[in-house]
Amino acid sequence: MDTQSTEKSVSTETRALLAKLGVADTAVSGGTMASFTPVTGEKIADLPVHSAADAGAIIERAANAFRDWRLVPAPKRGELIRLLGEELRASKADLGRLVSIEAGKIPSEGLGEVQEMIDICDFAVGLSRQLYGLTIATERPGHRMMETWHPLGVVGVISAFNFPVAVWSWNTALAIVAGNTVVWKPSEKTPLTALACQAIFDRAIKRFGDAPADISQVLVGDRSIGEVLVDHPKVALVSATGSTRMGREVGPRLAKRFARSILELGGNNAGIVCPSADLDMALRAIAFGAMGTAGQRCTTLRRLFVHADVYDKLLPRLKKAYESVSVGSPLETSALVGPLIDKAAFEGMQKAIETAKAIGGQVTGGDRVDTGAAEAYYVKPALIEMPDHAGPMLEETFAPILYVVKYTEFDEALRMHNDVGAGLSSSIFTLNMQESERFLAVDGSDCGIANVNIGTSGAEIGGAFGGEKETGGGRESGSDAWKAYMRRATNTVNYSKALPLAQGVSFDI
Ligand code: UN1
Repeated sequence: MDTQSTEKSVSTETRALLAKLGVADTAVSGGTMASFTPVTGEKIADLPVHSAADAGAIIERAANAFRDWRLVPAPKRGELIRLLGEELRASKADLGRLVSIEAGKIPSEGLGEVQEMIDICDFAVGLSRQLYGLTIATERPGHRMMETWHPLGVVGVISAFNFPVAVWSWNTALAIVAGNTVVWKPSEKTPLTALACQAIFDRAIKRFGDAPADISQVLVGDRSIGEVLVDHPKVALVSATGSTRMGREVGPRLAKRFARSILELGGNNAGIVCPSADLDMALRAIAFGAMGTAGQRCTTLRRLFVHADVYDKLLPRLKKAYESVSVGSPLETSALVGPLIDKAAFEGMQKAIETAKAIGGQVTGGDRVDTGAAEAYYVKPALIEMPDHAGPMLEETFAPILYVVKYTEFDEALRMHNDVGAGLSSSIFTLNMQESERFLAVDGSDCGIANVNIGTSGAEIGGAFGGEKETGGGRESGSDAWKAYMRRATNTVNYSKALPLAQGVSFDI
């Protein structure tokens, strides 16, 4: 491959896309923060960064904007998100392509991510007329008790490279209809897509007409800027997506100032393949779940427990899929697996493979694929047959490694399934109702997402997204996740002429 001309063309294409999406050239050139594409490893921008003082000023502006925005009726706030959905539809192809350039996703996954943004906008528009509170039966005559949901304030969003745009939209669409304002600190690995989202949002604001300025803003910079967001007293809630290590730092800092948090951290997601499983279906689900997005989704399938009765039927087919999967540039080929985000991800993967080998793991794949670009890291996904549920299998490695263990007893498979720190996504392949119901029951999967006959990844926005244990416990996206972006007031109204006290207390003065 002629890397020189490919590199030049990626850089040129990126600039053209950014201009088309509405990002000013001054926002992506002449600065101190270099941005790279994992597709070729080439530098594609030099972004000017915000200082800590800039970040503080941006948060103050968001706090001012909140004072007005909270007073706009919720269905009208929904209108802004409806316009955002329209703008995203208009920009879908360009933004999807920019996601492929900046995060290395294959085209259908880049576009699919933008589709998730459109879907959450639709969801939030409906929600803007459904921010319901309960009316509660009161024990006192002539009284009414009810709940009112109010906006919270400034919502901080911290997002990771692997879903560089969708995670912002899950949080922002809900936060905005809930009456909050948003300050977003995207991953340093994917600032360009964030600036593109801001430009798209600004177009929706312009069409909306009379929204206060600064209801959604982006912070460009490194970790120190994220820390300003986490520690600022005017930020009411921080929704942070990333590693468990990051969550361990962010969580206590927020707790210290009694701010709210939504933590969406690591996953070490597993599947169980039972004797009755439809193996064709399981094979496709496993291949997509484990190799899709080059193993870089929070929901990626990382561990697989296969019953001894079907092990020898499934494994040869799985190995064949691993050996034949296409790996290559998401911009120039129709490969199913694109690059790892950077060298550190590649090294982390190699280390995990070596450690697994040392304790008896049998490895298929895992080698680097040479595309001619020295600083781009493409790998064959690795399938590792493990003698036990042990070693690196117990930790999340953010790369395409699937560990497989044979089981004979269902309870033993369940025990291994739950025996890790993270608790994000899980799945079972079975046609046996007792097994599938048990998997979903209180003593089944301990994850926030538990699926039957469908893989661990690719969740729809309509459900609440998040997980338990070291995954952090937060929920984003659908169902009633919106409640985390609002504060609940319990209101008791006395419309009688007496003052009956609760709990039978008498206090006559
Ligand atoms: C993530 O990897 O951060 O379930 C989110 C999925 C996607 C979201 C993943 N809808 O794979």
